[in-house]
Amino acid sequence: MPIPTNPTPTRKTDRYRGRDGARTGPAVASTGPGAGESSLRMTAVTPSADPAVAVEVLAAARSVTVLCHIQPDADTLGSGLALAQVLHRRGIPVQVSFAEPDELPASMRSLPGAEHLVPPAQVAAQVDLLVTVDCGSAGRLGALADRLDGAQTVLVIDHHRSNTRFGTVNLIDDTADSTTSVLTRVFDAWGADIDRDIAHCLFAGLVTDTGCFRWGGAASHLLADRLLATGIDGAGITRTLMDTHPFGWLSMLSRVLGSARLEPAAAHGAGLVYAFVHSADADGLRSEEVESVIDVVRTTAEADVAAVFKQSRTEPQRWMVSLRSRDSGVGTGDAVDVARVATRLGGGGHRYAAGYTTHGTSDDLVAALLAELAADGTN
Ligand SMILES: [Mn+2]
Repeated sequence: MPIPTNPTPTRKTDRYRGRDGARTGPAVASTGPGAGESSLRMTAVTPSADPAVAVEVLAAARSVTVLCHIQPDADTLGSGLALAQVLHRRGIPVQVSFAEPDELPASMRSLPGAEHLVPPAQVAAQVDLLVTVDCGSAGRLGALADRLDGAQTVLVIDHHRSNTRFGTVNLIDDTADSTTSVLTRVFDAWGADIDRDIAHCLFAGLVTDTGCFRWGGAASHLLADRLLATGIDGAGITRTLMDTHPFGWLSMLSRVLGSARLEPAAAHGAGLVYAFVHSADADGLRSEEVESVIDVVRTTAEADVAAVFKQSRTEPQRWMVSLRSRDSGVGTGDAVDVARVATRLGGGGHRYAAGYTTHGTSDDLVAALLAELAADGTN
């Protein structure tokens, strides 16, 4: 993934600015180094983009491919399926896909618009417009990254601060809590009707990326109010996405959490808590169960940084690592920037939530992370 575009750590208070109007306008959209990479892309590089520019590109498209990131969550899928429905209603042919895994995660099967999903092999090689949603870098597309070269125009819609701006048009708002929030602005600029089905998809991304509104700013609560007013079952959507696990999850948690370790001196005294999810631990369970572990581990009071190492089911030496951080006290804004740490380890993400993929033995993985946390902030 990504390179942080802002070398100065953003204070937590900055994250909330803009949501309630302290910053005017929908921040940030620009083209970047990735924009001119493909000789096949005919569209001129736009110096800046706002929702209106995204609308222009969308409205002009004859066919659209929407790509979600690998191991999709409800923000990328909710965004992809909401956009597909809007395009479909306007008579623009659209397909939505993600490279892996093979199947739609079970918790997301009730998202409206899933009829627009196609398997990766069916994603057209050439397309008028390719839109990526919630992808901080081209690498997040996995095997479907090759479709970037067959697209006349690439529109990147995202909210990751570490976004590499790999599109021809980049609508990146890193003050937004979710990509579905950014997309809502596009829909409003386009005059699209946000009905129950669209609202369901948008809410799915919003509730997931705000941790059930635990870290959602004022703008997210306002958006939730608007989406709930369409009549969607917010509690039901939340329960399906975030609060439903099979019984086997409990014994998995028991094994994994029982082996968690605390390193109080890590990250210059901020402390690190970590746990390993070996593939055998997750046998028969879904990715949703594995992804939930970090939300328990990160509650540890003695550590401001949390990590969960998740072993690949197909390659035992390959590990996906989730990182979380938090401020040591309210208003201190002193959290370790885990996006920066993850970027140095080959991944990326947000200041408070990031990840990377790595290879090695468990001892190697912990040593590499501890070394990076020790180095962070010293150079
Ligand atoms: Mn997101």
